[in-house]
Amino acid sequence: MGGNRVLVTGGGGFIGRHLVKLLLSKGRMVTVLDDLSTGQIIDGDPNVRFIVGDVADPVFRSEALEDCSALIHLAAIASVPRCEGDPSLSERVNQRAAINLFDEAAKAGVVAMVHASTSALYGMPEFLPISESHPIAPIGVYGLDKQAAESAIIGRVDVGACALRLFNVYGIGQPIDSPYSGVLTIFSERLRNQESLTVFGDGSQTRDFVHISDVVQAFAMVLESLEQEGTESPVHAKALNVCSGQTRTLLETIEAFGDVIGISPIVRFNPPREGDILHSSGTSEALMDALGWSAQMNFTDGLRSLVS
Ligand code: NAD
Ligand code: UD2
Repeated sequence: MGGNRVLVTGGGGFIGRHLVKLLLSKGRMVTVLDDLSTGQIIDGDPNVRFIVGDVADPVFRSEALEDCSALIHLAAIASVPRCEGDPSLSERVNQRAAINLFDEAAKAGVVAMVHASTSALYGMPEFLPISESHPIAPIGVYGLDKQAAESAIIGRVDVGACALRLFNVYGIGQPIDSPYSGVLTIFSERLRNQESLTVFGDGSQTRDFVHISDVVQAFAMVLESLEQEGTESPVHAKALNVCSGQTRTLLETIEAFGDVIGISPIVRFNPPREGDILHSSGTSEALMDALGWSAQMNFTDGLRSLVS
């Protein structure tokens, strides 16, 4: 392993903040590059160098890469509707900035890099559970730009590199004030305020909800393997699912929330969202086989942590 400093782009965001905390607990020094468009600053920790700047700007990328031996790239326009509404912004941040960053990181001496990819690359599932051999067929701008970034990282031959295809990540710290927050965050907040829940469709849609604590463990394990084994790592040049394999319908999640809180939530049904995928469920056997990772958080405990 080379140095001790990790660059986490998007480290002020939902996943980033949890990940930075985990890396610090492992004794790592962390540089964060984040433009605070949806994230928040981390201050007061001498082991965190927080740079407020745009990852699409080469000057900020160069400054952020100083002294870093490893990279975790999370910075992105993570909202699908925002990408659809502004495709050139999505292309600039989610695609071009990522591809340039990977090249510049390798030139700057980074020995390991991990990229936050997405289950959105699979598009409408052809079979379930979705494994990495499922066809790639992203539906919109967000998925297409993420696909281009993913191809760039898993095509690297010079440094250890891996992409993690995240399914529906949930947990505390996801912004609650955005109309594009994850459904479990929205539900928990509305229940806390004793408000009714809105279900788009009949609630029979399924999602593979994976808890943030499991997600950040996956990033840390993959990074360590790439740092130790480089291009010989079993995860090098791979794009791997990060999911729980424990799929729930929306109605089941509402029932589980009700059990945890001890109430019967009031549910209103609206028409399905345009383009909504009906069923999503993944398998993370590949990451299990490579590094022994599997999701540990029990769903009810995960919901309890959300509402507590
Ligand atoms: P988030 O919006 O909370 O975090 C993204 C961070 O990137 C924010 O702090 C934001 O301020 C920053 N950022 C955005 N544009 C930037 C720019 N131009 N320059 C610098 N910083 C910028 O989202 P998240 O849920 O933490 O997602 C992190 C990553 O994981 C993203 O790449 C997202 O696409 C991916 N992902 C998330 C999920 C999920 O369920 N949350 C699922 C699949 C993939
Ligand atoms: C998630 C990601 C998205 C992309 C996609 C890949 C989030 C926030 N979004 O979208 O970035 O990676 O997966 O497939 O993680 N719903 C309701 N009521 C609400 C809110 C949502 O019924 O108040 C429904 C929604 O219509 C959908 C399901 O809940 O059927 C999950 O919605 P989501 O926005 O949490 O996540 P998803 O899977 O659409």
